[in-house]
Amino acid sequence: MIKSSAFVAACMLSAQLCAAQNPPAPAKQSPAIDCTWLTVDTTAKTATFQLTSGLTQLNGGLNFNGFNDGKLTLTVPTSWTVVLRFTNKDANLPHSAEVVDTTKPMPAGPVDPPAIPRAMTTRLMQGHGAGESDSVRFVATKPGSYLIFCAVPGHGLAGMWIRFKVSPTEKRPTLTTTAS
Ligand SMILES: [Cu+2]
Repeated sequence: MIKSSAFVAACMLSAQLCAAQNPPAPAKQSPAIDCTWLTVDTTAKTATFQLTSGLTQLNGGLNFNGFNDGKLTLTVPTSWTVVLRFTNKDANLPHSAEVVDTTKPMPAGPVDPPAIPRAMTTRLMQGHGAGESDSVRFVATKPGSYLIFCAVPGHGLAGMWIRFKVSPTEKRPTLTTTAS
């Protein structure tokens, strides 16, 4: 727990340093992970992830946290609780989020049920409009590789998805970029 707190503190400090050293710049070519996106509570075994649709203009807004086509991976240990704090920052398009299997072809729209019980936002088909939020809470019961995709018809097929892994060996949640 002490290690966990120290990690969060160091992360926040580096984020502040980062912000201080890098004045706001126009859209960067390569998106970067913001360490404030993932919050880890090792006591409650809960990973809270700020999942933001349309964070940047990348892919016409069809991205999560500025990443598309599986280039971002959220990994959590098996049996941890996952909270997705979903917010749509896209001014133009509605979006939603759902955890689906990687083994199937990319779905064209909502999948019923999600690959893990309750691992989906409301309004899967219609999506949430600009500035709207939804909170999703589920337990990562089944180890495996999944996708978090936008279930608004056509968005997943257009690349609006990231990776989600439930790992029986990892000890703590991580957020990493993925080679495409
Ligand atoms: Cu979408």
